[in-house]
Amino acid sequence: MKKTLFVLLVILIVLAPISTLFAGGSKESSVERHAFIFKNTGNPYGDKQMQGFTEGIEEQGFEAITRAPDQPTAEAQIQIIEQLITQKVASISITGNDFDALEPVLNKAMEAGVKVLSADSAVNPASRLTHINQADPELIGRTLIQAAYDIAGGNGDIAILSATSQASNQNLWIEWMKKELAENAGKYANLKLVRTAYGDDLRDKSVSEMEALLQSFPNLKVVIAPTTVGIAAAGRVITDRGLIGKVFVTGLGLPSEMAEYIVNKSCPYMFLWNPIDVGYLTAFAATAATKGSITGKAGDKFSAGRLGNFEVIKSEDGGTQVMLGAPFKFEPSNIAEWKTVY
Ligand code: RAM
Repeated sequence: MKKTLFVLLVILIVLAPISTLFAGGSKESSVERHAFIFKNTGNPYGDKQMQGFTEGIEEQGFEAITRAPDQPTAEAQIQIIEQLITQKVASISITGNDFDALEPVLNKAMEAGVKVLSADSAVNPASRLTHINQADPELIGRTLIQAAYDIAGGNGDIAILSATSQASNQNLWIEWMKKELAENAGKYANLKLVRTAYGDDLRDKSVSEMEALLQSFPNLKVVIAPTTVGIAAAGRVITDRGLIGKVFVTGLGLPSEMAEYIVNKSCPYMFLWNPIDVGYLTAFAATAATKGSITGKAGDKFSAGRLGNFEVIKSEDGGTQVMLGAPFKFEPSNIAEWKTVY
């Protein structure tokens, strides 16, 4: 009897690995998978962020999944999140298309054991452990108004060409732009913000919104585009319509896409951070969350490979965040050096 039991046990041990192969799923769970969802496809900035995320995840020996819907909507991101929950990923980092609308599905993910973070465009604090912020929103907003004032020579019509009307990162920056104007009303008395238009981070829509601004406001002097898609579209329209020297654009742009417009002076200068680093930092925050070395509370610390050590801090929306750094100014003297980097 003892011998039969022993033989049975040996057979079971030998067959076990083979049977798990046929059970499926064992291969999936062998390497921890971490997902990053961007706003929409067709945006080189998003591609750079996902490239940095993949680099950071693979450097740690894990598998990266990067996804983006065709359209920059919350609904489209909800479908992707549902799929990722089914695939049992370890973490989801999302550039949110809406601050609040993703809360139910992100809570569902967290209940299923998935660590959820946002990066670049925040989801509300109840939907995330923490947010990876590229730069201080107040500094971005105030700096862009000061730039428009400088470029306009202190007076004239200015307009904002943004991404979608629901994008939480752009909306926060625009709030700070308006605060800068209101708090320094004397200084900005002759600078008139005439409209905020939304190009939805789609190239064609951004071009037509820029054309509509020019049509509606013949005295438009400066357009602030706090989106890499919008600023490139504005540079294109100013250049193609022969408006260089009459209308200017500034804002947040990718050096690789904007070098042409900085050189031809349709964009005297602009700002950004390194989108590859935003993704890379997110990768390390995500794995720190799955390892349990950060819980998302202020004061949590983690190390992020080549970027060094970071701390989770409070954010102005009542949640927490990790701050990458300060925005960088791109201008004629340094654009050649940066245009090949990102
Ligand atoms: C666009 C996106 C992104 C934003 C940059 C500045 O590419 O809207 O979310 O951070 O611009």
